[in-house]
Amino acid sequence: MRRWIAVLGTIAAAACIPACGTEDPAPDVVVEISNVQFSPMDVTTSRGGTVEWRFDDGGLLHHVESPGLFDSGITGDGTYRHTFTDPGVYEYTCSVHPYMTGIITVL
Ligand SMILES: [Cu+2]
Repeated sequence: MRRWIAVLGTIAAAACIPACGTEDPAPDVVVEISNVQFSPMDVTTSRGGTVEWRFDDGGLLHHVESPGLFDSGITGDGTYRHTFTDPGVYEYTCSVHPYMTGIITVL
């Protein structure tokens, strides 16, 4: 009995690696935020795709926002991710710099 518990514990630990590990799975698309722009500005992913924005502009505050859909909050570092479950064309901006715009196309 004790041996079975040990085996089940091992299986549970193995199953946990993809779901509960400290390493997040790689995003499908990465958008760099630097030089006061989204790069690339226009990206495409598939349904269920995860986009990761990387705030990498020397601490300058930026924002990834598509009202009602996703919102990173205003920040100067770190990353923000959003998973797109529905196909469509999603435009977003930075509220701090309204001329910063980007488009996510979800197929
Ligand atoms: Cu900005």
